[in-house]
Amino acid sequence: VPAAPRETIERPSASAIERAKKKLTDRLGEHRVLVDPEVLEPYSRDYSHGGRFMPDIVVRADSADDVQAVFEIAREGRVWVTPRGLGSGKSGGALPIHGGIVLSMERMSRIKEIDAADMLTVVEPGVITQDMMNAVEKEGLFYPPDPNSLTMCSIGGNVACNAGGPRALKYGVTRAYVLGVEVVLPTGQKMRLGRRTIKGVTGYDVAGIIVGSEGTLGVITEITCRLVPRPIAVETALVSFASLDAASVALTKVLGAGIVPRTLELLDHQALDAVRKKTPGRFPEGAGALIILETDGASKERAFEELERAASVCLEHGALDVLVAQDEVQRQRIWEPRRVLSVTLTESAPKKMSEDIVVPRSKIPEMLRRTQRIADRHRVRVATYGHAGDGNLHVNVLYDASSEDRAERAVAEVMEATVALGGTISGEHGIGLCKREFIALEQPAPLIALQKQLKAVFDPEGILNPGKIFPSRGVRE
Ligand code: LAC
Ligand code: ZN
Repeated sequence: VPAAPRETIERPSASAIERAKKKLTDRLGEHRVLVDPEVLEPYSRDYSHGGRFMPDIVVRADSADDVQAVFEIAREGRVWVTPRGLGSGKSGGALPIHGGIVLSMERMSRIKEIDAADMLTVVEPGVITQDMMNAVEKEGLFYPPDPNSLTMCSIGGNVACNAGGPRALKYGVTRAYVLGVEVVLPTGQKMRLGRRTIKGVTGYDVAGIIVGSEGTLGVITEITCRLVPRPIAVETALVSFASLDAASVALTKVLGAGIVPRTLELLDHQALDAVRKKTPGRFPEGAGALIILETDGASKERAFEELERAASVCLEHGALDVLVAQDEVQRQRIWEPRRVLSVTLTESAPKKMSEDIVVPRSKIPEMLRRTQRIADRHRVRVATYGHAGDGNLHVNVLYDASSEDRAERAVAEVMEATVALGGTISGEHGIGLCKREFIALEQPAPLIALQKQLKAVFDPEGILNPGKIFPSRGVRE
C-alpha cells in the first residue's frame, strides 16, 4: 500500500504575522500581546517529549471578549491559534507546531463562585487546580480529580484534556465533574454549554464534546464544576512486593474482592530506584515493586477498615510488608515523590518517552509482562508506574540519542500490545502531537474521518490548533 500523502500546513507568512501583531496590540493593548522572542520561549514547550516550537505571538487573555478578538484577527489573517493553560501537558497539545498565536489562559484565574448548597464551583480556566481544591475544601467540599501536576496545571487544561489522576479509581476523571462550560468557538461565537444541575439531557451533550477535545474545538473561558462532600478521613499505606508481577496480580485481587480504595498506584523497580535516589529513606529498600494504597471515608474507622481489608488481600497474595502512614506529614512524604515522579524520571535519563496506556484491569499482569519483553528485545530501559487500579500505566522508555530508533520501536510495540489486549493508547494525557500517528492503531479510518468532520463543524476555517490528534498523513480507507 503506498503511503498516504502528508497533509501540509504552512506557517503564517511574515507579513500576516506583522499585521496580526499590530491589530492585536491596537485592540488588546501591549500588556496582553507578547512578541519578544525571549518572553515567547517558555510558550514553545510543555512537559511532553514533543519538542520546541516557537510561537510568533503570545496573547494573554483576560476575558472571553479578548478570546473573541483573537479569533477575529486570526481569521482575517489566517494565523493559527493554539490555546494553552499552564503548559503542563504531556502530549504536545499546547505546542504551536505551525507557529502563529499561542493564546494563554493563565491570567483568567478567578474563582467566581463556590456554592455549598448546590455543591458546585464556577471558575475561570487559568485557576491552578490545587488552588481550586484548597478553596472548595475550606467550604467542606471536595473536587476529586487530582492530576499529579496539580500544583502546576490549570483546571482549563484539565478539562480540555479530560485529565485523570490517582483518585480516579474511586471518583472518576475530570469529565465526571464538569457540569457546564462557556466556550468561544473559532468562528467567534461565545456559547454556554451544559448546565448547573446534576442531571440534564436536553439536546446533545455538546459540553461533553468539549471535555477532552484538547483545545481543538473551542477555547474554554469558564467552567462549572460539580463537587462532592469532603471526606473526613484518609488512610494511606505503602505495600511492598518482591516483583512487579506479584504486585499486579495482588491489585487485581483487591479489586476483585469488591474493595474500591481511592488509589492503587503501582511503581516498578525502575520507578522505585529513581524515587529512592531522589528522596532517600521514604520508600522501603528491597522491594521489587510497590503499591500506594489509599482509602477515604466519612469516619476514621471506615477508612481504616477498608485499608485493612485491602492490605490483607495484598498480604494473602504475596505482599512482603505494609507500612501505614501515621499522620498527614507521613502521608505527604509518600505522595510528594509520587507527584513528581514523571519529572524525576525525565531527569534520570538523557531522553524519555512517556505513555499513558490503559488496558482492562484483568490484563494488567499480561501487559506488564509484554512491556518487559518489548524492553528486553529493543534493549531499552523502561520504568512503569501509574494508576494501575484503573489499568492506566505510565510506560516510560528511557534512552539516549544513540538508541532513539530502538526506543521508538519499543513505544510503537507497547501501543500495539495495548490495543491487542483491548486497551486504549491514551488514558489521561491525550493524543495531541505525540500520539497522533498512533491513533489509527486504535480507531478505524471512518471514525477518524467522522471526528475530522466534527472538528470542521466547530472550526470551519481550520484556524484552531492545527495538526493535532489526527495523523499527519491521511489515513487510507
Ligand atoms: C502521573 C502523570 C504523568 O500520573 O500522569 O504522574
Ligand atoms: Zn497519570
